[in-house]
Amino acid sequence: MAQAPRCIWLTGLSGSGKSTVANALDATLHANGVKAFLLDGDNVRHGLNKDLGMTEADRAENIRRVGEVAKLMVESGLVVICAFISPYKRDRQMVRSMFKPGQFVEVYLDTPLATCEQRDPKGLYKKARAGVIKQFTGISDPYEQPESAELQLNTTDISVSQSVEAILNVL
Ligand code: GGZ
Repeated sequence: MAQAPRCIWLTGLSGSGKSTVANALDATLHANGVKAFLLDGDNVRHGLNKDLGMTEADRAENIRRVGEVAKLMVESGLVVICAFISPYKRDRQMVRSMFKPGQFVEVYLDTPLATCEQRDPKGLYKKARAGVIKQFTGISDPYEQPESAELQLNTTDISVSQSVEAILNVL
């Protein structure tokens, strides 16, 4: 499977399936001999971006730094998969503009809030509803829906491998 270097950007609510689909896509690419690298909100925020919180300005800085890192990696020949809530249109647009046309593939996981909240794998929605976590996307903080993503996937009723296949089809 030959794949040109590019950035595959997964956006969506917490619990929408970003990390799960991103990990499966990463594994599939590696299994097919494609050099890929995964940047995930959950891990990047423990290292590179551990100084950032969840304000609008900090989320913007989170996305900007990740975009710059992804750009360097794409320039080095990798397929870079980024899984970030990235709730603001302006920030997603800013990252897109860092890449050449066709090098940035936006995948919107539009799994409904109700499904994400039902999954609640880390109990974060429960804490957000209780007011323990402030500024929680979808509950007490906005998520601006993408209007021109290259792909839109609702993971409620499709398997992880179906999501991976759909992404590979647009590459
Ligand atoms: C949203 C939060 C919050 C708040 C902690 N709002 O699904 P997760 O748990 O495992 O990953 C989410 C991660 C959000 O990091 P991102 O870098 O993707 O966010 S952004 O793109 O908006 O900068 C979530 C958890 O951290 N988390 N607090 N308040 N998600």
